[in-house]
Amino acid sequence: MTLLFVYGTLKRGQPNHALMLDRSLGAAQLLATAVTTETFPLVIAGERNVPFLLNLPGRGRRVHGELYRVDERLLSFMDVFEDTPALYQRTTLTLTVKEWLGRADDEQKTAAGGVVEAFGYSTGTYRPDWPSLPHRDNYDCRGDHGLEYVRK
Ligand code: PCA
Repeated sequence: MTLLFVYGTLKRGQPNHALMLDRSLGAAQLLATAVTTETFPLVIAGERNVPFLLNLPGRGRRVHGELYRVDERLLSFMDVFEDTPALYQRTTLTLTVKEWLGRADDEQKTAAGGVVEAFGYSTGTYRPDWPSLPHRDNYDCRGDHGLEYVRK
C-alpha cells in the first residue's frame, strides 16, 4: 500500500481527476482531505498554467489537498504522467489530516495526531522566477487567478 497526496489537477473537480478513477490504470481510494504540515510555495507556472509545489519547505503556505491509497500500477502511471523526474519529483511529504473520508476502522486513521507521510509530486527543477509567483494554498483551475490549466 502506498499513500499519495495530490494538491493540483488530480484533486476531485480538477482537470485530471478522471485518471485517479480510471480502473484500467490502477486503483486509488480517497482516504482524507489533508494539508501539508510544513509550508511550501504552491505556484501556477509555465506555458500551460500548471500547479507546482516547489520543494522549498518553510516558504509559502500550508498546501491543501487529498490523500489517497494507490496501488503500484497507478503510482507508476502517475510517475510517467507527471514527467518524473524531469518536471516533478516524487518526494515524501508530511500531512495533517483534515477530514477522514475512508473506512472508520482504517489503520491510518489512528496515526498519531492525524499526521501521516505520503508521496507527492513536488519540484526542485523550477525556473528562478517561480518562487516569487503568487503563493496559493488550495489549487483550483477555475480560481480568480484566471490562469486556466491547458492540457498536454
Ligand atoms: N498534478 C499533481 C501534481 C500537480 C498536478 O497538477 C497533483 O495534483 O498533485
